[in-house]
Amino acid sequence: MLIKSNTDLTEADVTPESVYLARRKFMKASALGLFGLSMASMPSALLAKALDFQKTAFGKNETLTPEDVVTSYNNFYELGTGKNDPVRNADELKTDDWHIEVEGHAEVTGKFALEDLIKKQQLEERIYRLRCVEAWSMVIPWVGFSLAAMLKQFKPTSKAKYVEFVSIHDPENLSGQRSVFSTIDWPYVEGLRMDEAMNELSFMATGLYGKSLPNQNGAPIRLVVPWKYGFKSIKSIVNIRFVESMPQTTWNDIAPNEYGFYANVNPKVDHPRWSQATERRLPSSFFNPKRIPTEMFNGYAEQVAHLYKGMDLTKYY
Ligand SMILES: Nc1nc2c(c(=O)[nH]1)N[C@H]1C(S)=C(S)[C@@H](COP(=O)(O)O)O[C@H]1N2
Ligand SMILES: [Mo]
Repeated sequence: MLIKSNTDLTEADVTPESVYLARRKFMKASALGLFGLSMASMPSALLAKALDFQKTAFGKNETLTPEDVVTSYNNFYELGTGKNDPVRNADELKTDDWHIEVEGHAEVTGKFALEDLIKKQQLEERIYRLRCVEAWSMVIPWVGFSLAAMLKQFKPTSKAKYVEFVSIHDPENLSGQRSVFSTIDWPYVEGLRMDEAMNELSFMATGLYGKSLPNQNGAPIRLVVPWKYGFKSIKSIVNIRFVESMPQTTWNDIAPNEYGFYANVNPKVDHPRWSQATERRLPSSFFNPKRIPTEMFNGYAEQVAHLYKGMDLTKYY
């Protein structure tokens, strides 16, 4: 499924990144200057912006999953259920003039323009492993900022025990939200316990591989929680709610016996239909399957195991 046909190859696949970006810059400049076209006439999805960010030590010794795999093998059911659907349908996601509405138990609530929220943060790069509950994994260089840094500015009150995130709801444009076969009750919802949200690993990504997020990866802003199964890392966020009780989350709602609220990566707790003891590290193929052992908390136990002290993780899966 990772073998691409020629027609699927984009310019980025065959051109070194730096050359590709420089050429793009030139094309953008000439489109604006020489031909007098406005930015508005260009689909924003096609303008991957180079980002200013600081490198960090997170994952510095990891082998990265190639960018074309990260951006063409996706789960984003709003854009279709096939792994290649999100990249093919990426332009259905409209990211212009993005706002996030902050609600619930916090002193500062309201609707905020994304750019104003980002302006307050220092962007950094963190290389994290992403382990999907379907037993494949990747290593992705995200760009963004700590979730805690963002949440603190809203001054959550002592009543805020959980934080709930909601994705874009736009059935007019998102074909996956119109599909009669969809089992999801849209919009996609996820959540974290407050102390999980405030953990240093919880991350808001606005980019990957040094550029703004491609639509298929959850533009313009998505959560990344590296010690939990990938479905917790909700994409294209439009609502953040500070709530008192555990939010009803999308996959837990569909199949509570298969997907829990916590969804911590755990090689010892199998999915009812498959083992979670190992994972397929992408890119892999039939001849080179690259099965590796799955680590407790996806290898982040040192940072997060204390959050679950005394909890029976076979019960709170
Ligand atoms: N809104 C939304 N967020 C989502 C999903 C989705 O279908 N819709 N899929 C999740 C799943 S199952 C995974 S594994 C990751 C995949 O992220 P990636 O495509 O950037 O690798 O996104 C998660 N976030
Ligand atoms: Mo996933």
